[in-house]
Amino acid sequence: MSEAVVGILMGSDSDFPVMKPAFEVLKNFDVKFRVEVASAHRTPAKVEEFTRTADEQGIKVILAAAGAAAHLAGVVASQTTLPVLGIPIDATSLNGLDSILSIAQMPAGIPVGTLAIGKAGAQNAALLAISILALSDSGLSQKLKTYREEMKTKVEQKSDKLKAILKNEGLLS
Ligand code: RP5
Repeated sequence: MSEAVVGILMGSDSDFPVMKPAFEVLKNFDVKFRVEVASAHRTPAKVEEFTRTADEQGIKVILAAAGAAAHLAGVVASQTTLPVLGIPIDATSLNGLDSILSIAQMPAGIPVGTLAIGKAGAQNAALLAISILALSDSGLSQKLKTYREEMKTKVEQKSDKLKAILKNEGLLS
């Protein structure tokens, strides 16, 4: 059995630049993952095999990233009761609108948690997966709280920086 608790499926390796923030977040939180390129349309048998064995391999949450007619997340969700988070990739001339609608508009009964299009969605998918895992992992829960605190500090620094610029330009006294 692998130690991975997050399973990641990507429709193509061309999705990697958008998905990179998800990998970075998981690494920063020291959350182990298993990743495969598998497509709902091009390699449906591989998607089915990954999904069917995920639970017994210790996977707790599945991230599914795809662009275009993005059926990957829905197809995965149809074959498992593990939580499935879909990341719409902006891969075509429709800039991800095609994929977000394909991922979000699931028929009642088979839910997919749909994130934002692109890198923000990828980052948030990893954070949401960590939130789910943190329900039964107090160490992870603490790390999430620290992450939020650090974010707060960064926003305050941005606020101070903006005020300094405004003062420097004579726009704020
Ligand atoms: C989707 O088609 C993939 O997830 C990717 O976003 C898009 C294009 O794939 P490639 O033609 O680059 O392999 O299934």
